[in-house]
Amino acid sequence: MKTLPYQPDRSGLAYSVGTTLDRFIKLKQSDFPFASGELSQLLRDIALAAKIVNRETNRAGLANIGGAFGQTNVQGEEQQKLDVIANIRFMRALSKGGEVCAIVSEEEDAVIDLQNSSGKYVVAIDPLDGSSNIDVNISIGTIFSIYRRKSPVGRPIMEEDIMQPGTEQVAAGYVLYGSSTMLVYTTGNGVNGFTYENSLGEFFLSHPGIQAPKRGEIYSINEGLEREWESGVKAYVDLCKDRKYAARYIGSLVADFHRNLLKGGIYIYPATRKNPSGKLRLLYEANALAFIAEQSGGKAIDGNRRIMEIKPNSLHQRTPLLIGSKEMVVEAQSLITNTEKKITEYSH
Ligand code: AHM
Ligand code: MG
Repeated sequence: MKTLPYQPDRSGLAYSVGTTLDRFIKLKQSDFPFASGELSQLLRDIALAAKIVNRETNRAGLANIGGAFGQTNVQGEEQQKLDVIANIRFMRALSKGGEVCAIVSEEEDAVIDLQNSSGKYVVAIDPLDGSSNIDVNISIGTIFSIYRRKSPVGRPIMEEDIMQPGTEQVAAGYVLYGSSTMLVYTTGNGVNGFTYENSLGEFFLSHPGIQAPKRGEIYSINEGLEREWESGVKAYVDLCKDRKYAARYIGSLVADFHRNLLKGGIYIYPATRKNPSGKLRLLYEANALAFIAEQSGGKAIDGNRRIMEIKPNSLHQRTPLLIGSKEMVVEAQSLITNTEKKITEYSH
């Protein structure tokens, strides 16, 4: 007799590699005994928009939609055409479904209030991250966080619905438009990855129960900024070099994070002299990946604080980010803390 491989998850459900995302979401709905299916529908909406963005990404070179749009976004960065398209696609998908009351997007300066007071969820999203890589055919990604609103349903949205720490996320994930397209997400019960099968137009479970290696031999950081780093970060990168770890950095957060999640490694975007809060955004970049990292056994900090415990005080707030294999992040954290301590002792 032949048996099919299956992988029971932490909730005891059995599902096999090859299960469609739709079916998987349906199976997992029992993880939320009081949920009425809206979160599941919301995840499906995101997957549908991801399929559309995947299509646009694949034909970007042909359709002349790569390259700059001639506008800048709220952070003064040049918007790429695909950024704009991805933003429109995700906005549409999220507003049509009816589950969402508000959206925070990297491409929008203010909160998008959908005027849907019955929506239970708030979504923070970077529709297309690493977009400077589009024109040169390098992997890019979508990053999303889902929160349950704090104010009562049926009332206008409040600031407390938006400014929630990462610990309040009910789901988070990313889509990697790479050599194959993958959707990886968590609802707080482990991490699962799905690979897109173009000809069938479906995501299939390919990476069930992802576990990040406790340590690895890859470090990912923009070394061109070395002179801008604080000494603790430099000390840690020197340690990586002493150990002959491989430097791997393509400047596309989702791709760098995903590789390290599967192979073991650390990604660092530190505070720099010019940008003391780093570059990446807490609400729609760092928090989602931190949730995925922790759910797979990894860790995410800003140097000393746990990313998910940072209480946001502005929409586009930036944060330094050290994320990946747990033991590597802990080691980096202790070098950063000790070096800072030594400097303080010395200067007194
Ligand atoms: P973006 O949101 O404008 O695309 O910027 C975020 C990207 C990340 O994907 C990547 O890790 C980082 O910026 C690279 O920055 P740098 O070029 O400074 O190394
Ligand atoms: Mg981004």
